[in-house]
Amino acid sequence: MGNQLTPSGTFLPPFQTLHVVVIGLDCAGKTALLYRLKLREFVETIPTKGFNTEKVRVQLDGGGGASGVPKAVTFQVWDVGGQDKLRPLWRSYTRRTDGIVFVVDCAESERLEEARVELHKISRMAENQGVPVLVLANKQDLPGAATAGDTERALGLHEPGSPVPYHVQSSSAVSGHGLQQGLERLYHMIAKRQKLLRHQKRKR
Ligand SMILES: Nc1nc2c(ncn2[C@@H]2O[C@H](COP(=O)(O)OP(=O)(O)OP(=O)(O)O)[C@@H](O)[C@H]2O)c(=O)[nH]1
Ligand SMILES: [Mg+2]
Repeated sequence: MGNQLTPSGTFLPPFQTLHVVVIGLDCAGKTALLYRLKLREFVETIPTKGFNTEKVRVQLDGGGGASGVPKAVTFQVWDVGGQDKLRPLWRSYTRRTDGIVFVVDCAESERLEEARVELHKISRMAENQGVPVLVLANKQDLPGAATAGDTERALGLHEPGSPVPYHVQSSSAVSGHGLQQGLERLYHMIAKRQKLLRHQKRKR
């Protein structure tokens, strides 16, 4: 799912650390996902008042071969609190970020509309134009969770003229499902954008 699919021919130097900001409504599972990635286990969390940040290394499928894709990539991940009163701070974290991860609690379908409004606000800001967005359709381990497809529709991402490249990935912080695949897709979207930006700079 998503609107930017082709990773071929796009890669970044293996030593480059990519900055990624994780946002989304309170209780979506941002902090649980961050520590699932870092510690490879599900940890109990408390609501985030400020932010957490961790460096994580993600293996890339098919990396290290003739494709030019590195074997692994390092992300500096910033997890920011999602409570209503903290959301105005998101903007200062997303400014100059390489990518955005937007986490959705798919077990709370009544909050999908609130998530849609927040995602549109942040992705339509002038400084975020073109910044790739990975949507994690989280809590897939819970019965009745909205699927990645339902989430994509509910967030209005499929609408024509979406200002950002995006990919919707189902995930669970409990099982760890979807995280590696999601971040791999984010890496390729970021690499593609950076290649395009380098190209535009050379033409000036
Ligand atoms: N079943 C299930 N529960 C999850 C999952 N991810 C997070 N949770 C639970 O959801 C609750 C909120 O998780 P957090 O990671 O603290 O949520 P958050 O998005 O960081 O919330 P804020 O810091 O307030 O913005 C916790 O009770 C987690 O244990 C998941 O994938 N599946
Ligand atoms: Mg948190």
